[in-house]
Amino acid sequence: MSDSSNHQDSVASETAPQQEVQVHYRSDYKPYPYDIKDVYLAFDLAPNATIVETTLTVQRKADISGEEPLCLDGVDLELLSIAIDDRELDESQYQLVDGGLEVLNVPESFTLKTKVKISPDTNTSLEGLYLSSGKYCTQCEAQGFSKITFYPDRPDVMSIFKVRIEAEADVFPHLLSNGNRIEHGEIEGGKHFAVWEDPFKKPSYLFALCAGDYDLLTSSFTTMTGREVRLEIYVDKGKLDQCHHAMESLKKAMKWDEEVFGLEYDLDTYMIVAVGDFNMGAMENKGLNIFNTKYVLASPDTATDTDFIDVEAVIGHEYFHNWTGNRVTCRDWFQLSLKEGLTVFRDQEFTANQTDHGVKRIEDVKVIRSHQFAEDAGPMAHPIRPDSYIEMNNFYTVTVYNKGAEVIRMYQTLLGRDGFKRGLDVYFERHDGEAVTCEDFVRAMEDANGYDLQQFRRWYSQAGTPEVTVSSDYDADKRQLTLNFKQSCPATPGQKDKEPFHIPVKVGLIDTLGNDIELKPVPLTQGAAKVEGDIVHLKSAKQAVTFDDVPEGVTPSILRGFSAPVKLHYDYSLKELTFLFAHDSDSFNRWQAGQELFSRVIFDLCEQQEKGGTLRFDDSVVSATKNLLDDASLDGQFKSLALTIPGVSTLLEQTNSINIDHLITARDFLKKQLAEKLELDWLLHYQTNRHLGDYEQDKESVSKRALCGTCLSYLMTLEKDSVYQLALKQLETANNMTDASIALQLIVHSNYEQKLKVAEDFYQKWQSEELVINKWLSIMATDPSDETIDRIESLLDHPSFELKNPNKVRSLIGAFTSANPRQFHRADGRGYEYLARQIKSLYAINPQVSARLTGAFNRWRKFDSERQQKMRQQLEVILSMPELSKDVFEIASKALK
Ligand code: 0A1
Ligand code: ZN
Repeated sequence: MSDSSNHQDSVASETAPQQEVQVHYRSDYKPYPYDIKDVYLAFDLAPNATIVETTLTVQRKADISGEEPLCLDGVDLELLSIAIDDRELDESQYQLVDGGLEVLNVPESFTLKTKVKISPDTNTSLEGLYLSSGKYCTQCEAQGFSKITFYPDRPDVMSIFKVRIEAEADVFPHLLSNGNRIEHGEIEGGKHFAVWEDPFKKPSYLFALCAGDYDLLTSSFTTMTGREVRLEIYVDKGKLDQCHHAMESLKKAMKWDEEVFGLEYDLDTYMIVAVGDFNMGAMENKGLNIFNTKYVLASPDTATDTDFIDVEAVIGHEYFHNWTGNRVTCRDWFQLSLKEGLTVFRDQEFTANQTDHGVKRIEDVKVIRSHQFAEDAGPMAHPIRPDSYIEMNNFYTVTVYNKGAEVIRMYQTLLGRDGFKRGLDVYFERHDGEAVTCEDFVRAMEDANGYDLQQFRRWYSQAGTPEVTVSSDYDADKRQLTLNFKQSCPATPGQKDKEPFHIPVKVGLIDTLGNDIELKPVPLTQGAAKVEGDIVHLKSAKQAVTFDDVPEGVTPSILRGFSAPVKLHYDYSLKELTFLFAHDSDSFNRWQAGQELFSRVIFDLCEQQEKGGTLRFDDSVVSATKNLLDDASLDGQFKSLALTIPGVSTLLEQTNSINIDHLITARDFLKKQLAEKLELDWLLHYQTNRHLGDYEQDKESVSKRALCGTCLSYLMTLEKDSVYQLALKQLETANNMTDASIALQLIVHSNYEQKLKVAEDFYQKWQSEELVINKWLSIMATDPSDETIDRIESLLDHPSFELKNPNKVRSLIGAFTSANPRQFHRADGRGYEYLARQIKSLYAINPQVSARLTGAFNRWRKFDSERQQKMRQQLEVILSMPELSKDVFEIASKALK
C-alpha cells in the first residue's frame, strides 16, 4: 500500500503457486501526496471489540492533482464508518483494497473520520494493539499501526498526535500514551479516561498505548539546562524491586548523551513499560518506551552480570533513539540503518564507557563474526541499506544494526571523535524534525569536515564481507618493511561484482621486546596507500605501504580494534601468533591472536581426522594459554574472553566447507587437552578468584566471576567427580545468578549422572521467576547429549513453555538451533525435522518469530551433501505449508534460490 511501491514485480512461491507476494524496492520511493496535519485517536478498549475512532486533518500537497486518491494502510480492521467533513461516505466514494483503503475524489483540505473495530485479544502477532498478561500494549514499528486504524503507515508522514483512551477503571488504572497527559477523569459505568498529547510531530511507528494495572517506580532527572524530567517505570505487580537497575541505567544514559553529544531530553516525562510478550528487545516510542521484561528486570539473584549490562545497554539504546530515530527519523524503511546503525554505535560507546573499552569491543566483534559474517555469506545477504524486501520485519538484521554500527564507527575512525561530533551537529541542525535518508547523513559528515566520502558510500550499497589479504616484505639493508594489501568482496545475491571499498586499517609494528615502534611511512608514491597516524587507507584492489626505520624481527599487528568489518588474512606463523597473544598492546588484536591460534589448531585437527591417526597439536598453544592465564596484569573478563575457544558458528564462517562432526570433535578435543595439561592451573585460578563473601557488583567482582566460570568450564571437560562436586557446590552456595547459571549449565551439559535431578531442583526453586526459567529452558535445549532432542520435544508441553511467548520460543527452540550444533545438525536429520515442526505450529501465531527461526537453515549449503539434502527437504516442507506467512516465505524461498 502506501509504502511507495509501484514496481509491478511479485514472486510466486514454487511450491505454493497460489501465493503471490509483493517485492518492495527502494528505487520506487515517492513522497506521500498529502500532509496529515493532526491525528486524533479515541480508543474504547475491550478485548475482542476495541473501537478506534480516528480523525485526520488532511491537506493535499501543492504539486498534486485532485485526481490523486487518498491511500491509507489498514490490516485486519473492521470498518464501521467513514466520513469526510462529517458527511458519511457511501461505498462509491471509497474502496477497501488488499492492505488498506482508498478514498476517491477528496477535496484539497478536509477532515477524515473513520471508526474501526479490532480484537487485541486474538492478536498473537504482537504487532498493532494486543494484550500481554491482561494488559494492553502496542508495537507499531515497522508497519503495526496499520493494524490499529486506517492511516498512511510510513515513516515520512509525520503528524501531531492527540490520543483519548477509555477503559474500565479498576482493571486498567493506568492509561498511557505518548507525550503529556492533558486531561483525565471518571466516566459512568466504572470506566475512566485519559487524554494525551505529544507536542512533537512523529511518524505512526512511534505511536504507543499501554493500559493496565502496574507497579510504578518513579524518579527524576535534571537536564543540562535545568529542566526536571519525571522518570517512570511500569512493571507487573510484585516486580518493583527488580527495576532499580533500569532506573539508574536510564539516568546514566541521559547524562552520557548530554556530556558526549550535547543532546538533551525534550519532554517532561519519560516512561518505560515492561511487557512479557514482545517480539524484540524494546521499542523507542516517543516518551513511552515499551520493553521486553528481559531488558528491564534485574536483581542479583535472578539476573547474571551479562543481563545487568544488557539492561543498561538496551535502556541506553532506546533512550538514544530519542535523537537518532525520533527527532530525526527515516524517510522510508530502506533507510533503517540510518537510525539503527547510529543508535547501536551510540549504545556500544555508552557501554564501553561504563565498563571496559577493550572487553566491549571484543564482545561486539564476536557478534559480527559469528552472526553478521554468516548473514553476509548466506542467501539473505543485503547491504546495510537494502534495495528490496518482501517483509520489512525480516530486515531488522545484524547487518542493518551491527554492521551499520561498524560503518558509523568507521566515520569516527576517519574523521576523529571531534570530526564525527561536528558531522552529527550538522546532521541535527539540518534535519531536526525531518524524515531523511542515509545519503543525508553522509552529506552532513562530508560537509561538516570537508572530507570526500564518495568511495566510502559503497558500504551502504554493497553487501558481503570484504576480505583483506596482507603480506609483508622486509628489506634489511634499507630497514624498511612493506605491507602489501589486497582487497576483494565475494558475490552476494543480485551483486556479482564489487567495487573496492574505502577501508581504514589500523596497524601497529611490534619489536622483538613486545613494544610498539613509531610508524614512519615513506612519502606517498603513486599507487601506495595513504597513512594517517596509524590508519592505512585502503582504496583500491591492490595497494602497498612502506615503513622506514624498522628494526629486524618486527611483527605487524593489523586491523587493530577491528577498525573495519572485514575478514583479514595474514599468514602468521604459530610463533608470531603466540608472540602477539602475549604482547600486543592492542587488546582486541591480542585477543584475536589467541582466537586465531585456537582456530588454526582446530582446522588442523579436522585435517588430521580426514587422514586418520591420532590427534595432536603443538605444545606452544598450551604454554601460550598458561601464560595468559597467569598474566597478573590482565583483567579477569579479558582473560575469560581470551581463553574461550571460538564457537562453532564463528569457526564455520572461517572455512568454505567443513565436516561438522570433525569440527565439533576437534573443538572438544582441544578444550579437553588444555584442561588436562593445565588442570592445576585452572583449579588454582578458580580457587583464588572464587569470592565467597557477600555479593558485590563492582568491576573486579564481575571479572572474577567471569574468570571462574571459564576455569570451571575447562575443568568440567575432565569428567571427574571432584569437579562435579565443585560445580554442585557453586550452584548450591551461589548468592547470585551468574554463579548459579554457569554451574547449572556446566552440570546439565556434562555426563554427571544426577544431572536431571539437579535440573529439576533448579526448576522447582525458580519456577515463579519467568526470566530465570527461560535460562533454564535454554540450558536444557543446549545440552549436547543425544537425549536432548527427546527432552526438548517433551518440554513443549511443560508448564514453563508457551508457544505464544517469544521469549520462551527463543529460549527453547532458538537456543537449540543456534547454540546446540551437535544436536541441531544430527546426522539423522531429527534436529532439522524438529525445527520445521515448530515453525509449522508457530507461523500463523507469530510470523515474525517464525521467520527468525527459519533463518537457522540459511547456511545449509555449507554442510556435507547428506545434511544439505536433509535441510533442503525441510525448507521445502516449510514452503509447502498452507497460507504460509510472507515473513517465513521470504526466508525459506531465498534460502533455496
Ligand atoms: N526499533 C527497535 C526495534 C524494534 C523493531 C521492530 C519491532 O517490532 C517489529 C520492535 C522493536 C529498536 O531498535 O530498539
Ligand atoms: Zn534501535
